[in-house]
Amino acid sequence: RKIIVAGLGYIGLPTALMFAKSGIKVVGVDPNKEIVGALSEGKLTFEEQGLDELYNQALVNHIEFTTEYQPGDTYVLAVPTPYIKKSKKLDPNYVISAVNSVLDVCDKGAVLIIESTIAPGTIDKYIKPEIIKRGLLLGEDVHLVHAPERIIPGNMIHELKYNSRTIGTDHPKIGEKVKKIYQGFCHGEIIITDLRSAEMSKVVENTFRDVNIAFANELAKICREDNMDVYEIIKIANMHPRVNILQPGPGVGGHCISVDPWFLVGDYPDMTNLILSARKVNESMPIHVLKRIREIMDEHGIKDVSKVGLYGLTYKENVDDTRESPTLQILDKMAEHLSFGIKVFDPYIDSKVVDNQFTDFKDFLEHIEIIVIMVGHDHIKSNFDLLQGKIILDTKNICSNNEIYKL
Ligand code: SAJ
Repeated sequence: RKIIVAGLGYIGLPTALMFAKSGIKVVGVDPNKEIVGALSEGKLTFEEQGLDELYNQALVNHIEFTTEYQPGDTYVLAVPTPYIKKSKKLDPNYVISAVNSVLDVCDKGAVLIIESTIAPGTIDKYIKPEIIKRGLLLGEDVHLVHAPERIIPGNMIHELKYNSRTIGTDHPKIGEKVKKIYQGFCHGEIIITDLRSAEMSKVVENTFRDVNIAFANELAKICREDNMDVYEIIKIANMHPRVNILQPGPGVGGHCISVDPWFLVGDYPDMTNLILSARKVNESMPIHVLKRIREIMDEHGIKDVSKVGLYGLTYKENVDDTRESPTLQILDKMAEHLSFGIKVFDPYIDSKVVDNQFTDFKDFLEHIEIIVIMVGHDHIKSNFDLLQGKIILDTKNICSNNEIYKL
């Protein structure tokens, strides 16, 4: 058996490596020559805990990387599903194009497993028509499966192995076949359901998390108003056996949690008051942080925003992904008000992404008086001693000292 994994990004690459490690021959396809070149030479294209080791284990078996789709009977598609910021709708073009590339070369009866997160209804609306257009019979010439990924950046390798999974298909026999393939590395429970439920449940999972984080963020604002300790209050509330509130923070970033709820709001505008409000609360957090920065500057008589440094550019701790990150959101907001000069540093980002970005931590510290911890990287946790003498706004609650400002 051979599996062709299309899309070698954050999801496709670790998944391809896992299949290879489990003993299946894998062909990793990506149209990006640089990615394919790097991977063929043994260079990983992003940082993730345990990815190096997995790569070496996968190589022992058989994995190859190429820019060309190849004939075969099993395809896993983990291509990007960007969303269009203006309309808040999913852009299905990468998936459509990957499906067509597969259809050009695949064997009769091939299984196409879509792992990319897609808006509910995408398969009916955009994917099935591509197949029908070619005069192919669904469920006979081609089988469609949606097996949405669930792994969390920062702990992907562990979660690939132990998370439960969903296999969505309208043909239960195919479901069983695909389940066996995933069981090669996945020790979690694997549930088989229909295509539409698989699409919907994935988006629901991320929306649940967004709403829960919004609740925590709203509590943080309420508590700030009357000087209560939101972290203590959440800790106590969570001791109740049926309460599990997430943590407040400077905003919700990443390509998933801050995006997927929009698919529901877009398709069901009259029924999504709660989901929309949650999004708005989370989107307001960068403004809340700016307000806190302003209060602290006033308290210390600091007038110049260039004395402030944002620590962290990524959307969360110990990853190198900056998509929709709260720090980028803050910089955008500041630019709207023509306020420039705030300094930025992230140990995970070497290249220059924004203005006034430093690549040396000590150099960064020398230029600022207020440090705003936007991301709780392990790096800052092990370098607290270097922050002596700085005014600290800790939006991630990673420092316990009383003199530190919180959200
Ligand atoms: N965040 C908070 N408070 C929290 C937890 C997270 O403010 O208590 C923030 C983070 O700092 C970050 C954002 O939310 O900015 C999202 O981070 P995350 O760690 O919650 O999630 P992602 O985006 O890295 O991964 C999510 C996961 N989904 C769920 O947990 C339901 C992951 O399992 C999915 O595979 C992934 O989305 C995806 O690809 O859909």
